[in-house]
Order: sequence, then structure tokens, then C-alpha cells
Amino acid sequence: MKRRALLAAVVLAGSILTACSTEPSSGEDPDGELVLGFAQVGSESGWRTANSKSVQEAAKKAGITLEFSDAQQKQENQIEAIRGFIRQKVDVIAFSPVVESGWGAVLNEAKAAKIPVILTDRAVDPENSPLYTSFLGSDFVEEGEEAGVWLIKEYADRSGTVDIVELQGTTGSAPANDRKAGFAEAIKLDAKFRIVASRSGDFTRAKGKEVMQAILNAHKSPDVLYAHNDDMALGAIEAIEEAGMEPGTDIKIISVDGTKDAFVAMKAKKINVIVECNPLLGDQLMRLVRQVAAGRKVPRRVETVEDVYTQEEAEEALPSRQY
Ligand code: GYE
Repeated sequence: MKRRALLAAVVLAGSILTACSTEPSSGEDPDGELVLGFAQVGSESGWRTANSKSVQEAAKKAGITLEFSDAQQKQENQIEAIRGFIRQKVDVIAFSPVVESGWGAVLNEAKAAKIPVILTDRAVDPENSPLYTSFLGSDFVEEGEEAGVWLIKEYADRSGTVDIVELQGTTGSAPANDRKAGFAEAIKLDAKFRIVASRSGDFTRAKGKEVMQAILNAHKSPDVLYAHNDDMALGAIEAIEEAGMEPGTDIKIISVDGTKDAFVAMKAKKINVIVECNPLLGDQLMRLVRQVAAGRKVPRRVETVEDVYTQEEAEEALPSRQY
């Protein structure tokens, strides 16, 4: 089931970048003059917490001055932060766009100020692609497909219908759009798979629980929950237990991210499968920042490589989870 190893991912991503550059890989900036403005989405999930920590630690290690802002999941805050970075004349701007649309104006302002922009983790609408230098992150469509592929195998022998509840991430965000699309594409091959409810839980544990409670009131016994991230899955697990059912058994659960908390739940057989999405992008980002600031050519898209983990693998994998 495993496609690729995380270690290979890190090594590969590193070598792709170094192959395109003559920069020293240590990332040291002796003058400490390079300033990176990073506009983070928020702190909505375990994934995000790990991602922020990774960026902050990597900047420190690389000797890059980091201006870090947390937009609390609000696009207007993120736009304001980016405008602040432009006024401050930082060397490079990186951000993780909360949603895909609505970035044209501010990206054009950065371009006019000749400040290169790197997207991390989440994408923007394709028409804005001339306005950023590089994208670093995961293939969310593939993550959705992986979730669907697991489901198809799991229910290979079922002749009746399989009722699925989907908890979507933040409405309009790249991971919600793409994880939904990839999953739908995979399961459409067999009409027995029916999505009976699909609602946003905004990538948070509290919303995941609240929305799952409402869904369970309307659809008494779905077979499967597909949650676009671990936090929503963990919130939904509480709702399922409070409704007197066993998560992982009465309702099979597919989640995305692979945080430690989710692995603990999978070891306890409450989650059935996790599609990994790696938040530890800091070192790769700092390498890109340095190259972009030096005017070097960088790849348009740098993808993180990830795994799929099942219950059988949870116990062994848990001690080495890094986030
Ligand atoms: O899956 C979720 C977080 O953009 C990949 O955002 C990221 C997603 C991640 O809130 O947990």
C-alpha cells in the first residue's frame, strides 16, 4: 500500500532543490540580512501547529529573519499581513493561502514592489500562477484519490451500498477542493459508493464534532466517514461515541494528515486509515527562499512525498511520528 517513504521524500525534495542550485545546502546566511515575511493561515489544526513550528525552527537554523503572522483563518488578515510585508520591504514573502480565490490584487502589489512570492502548502487560482515564483506542498488530489482507493479495496466484497459521510475542510481552500475532487473521482467507478452528506468542518476539532453530531441526527448509520483532516476526524469520533457507536467499527474512518493524535486513535482502532500529508516544510522553504532571493531559477512546483498508513502499521509507526 505504501507508495513512498517519508525519508525518501525529504532526501528527494532536498536533492531536487540542490540540483537546481549551486547554493550551499547548509542554508547559513552569515550576514543575517535576509528577511522572510510568512503569512500563516492560522492555528486551526495539529498539522498547522507542526507546520508553523517547522517554519520557525528552520528560519532560525538557516539564519533567516522571519516575520511571522497568524491570520486566524481569515483571508482579510492574510492580505493585510502581506501588505505589511510589502511596506516593510522584506526580501521574500511566503504564504499559505487560506482559500484559492481573491489573491490577484495583493499578488500584483508584491510584483510591483519586486518582492518574490513563494506559496507553501496551499494553492491559488491557476490564473494567478504568473504572480508567484514557486509552490511547495502536497498533491491534495492524489491524497483524496488514495482515500478512495483504500475504500474501494476495503469494500471489494460488499454488494450493497456503502453510505459515506464527508467532512470537508475550509470552504474554498485548496485541500478541501482537491481532497473532495480526488476522492469523488476514485469512488465514481462504482455506484455502490454514495456520499450521503458532505459538509464543512473548517478543519477544526470543535467544528468536526458539531457537524458530525448534526449529520448523525439525520443519517443514523453511515458506513464510512471520510474526514479531510485528523482534527475533524477526532472531533467526529467524540460525536460517534456520544451517539453510542464505535468509531472504526460501526463507522469506518478515513482521515488525512497523520498527526500523532490521529495515530494514537488509529492504534486504538478508532481510525481505519490515514493518508499522510507532511507539514514539515520549513527546511525546504528556507532553501527555496535563499535561492529565490539570490535570483536563481527554482522549480515551479516542489511536491512533498507521502505515505498511506493502515491500522496494522499504526503501532509500529507511532513512535517515529514527528508531528
Ligand atoms: O490538512 C489541515 C490544515 O493545508 C494541508 O490545513 C493543509 C491542511 C491540513 O488545517 O489539517
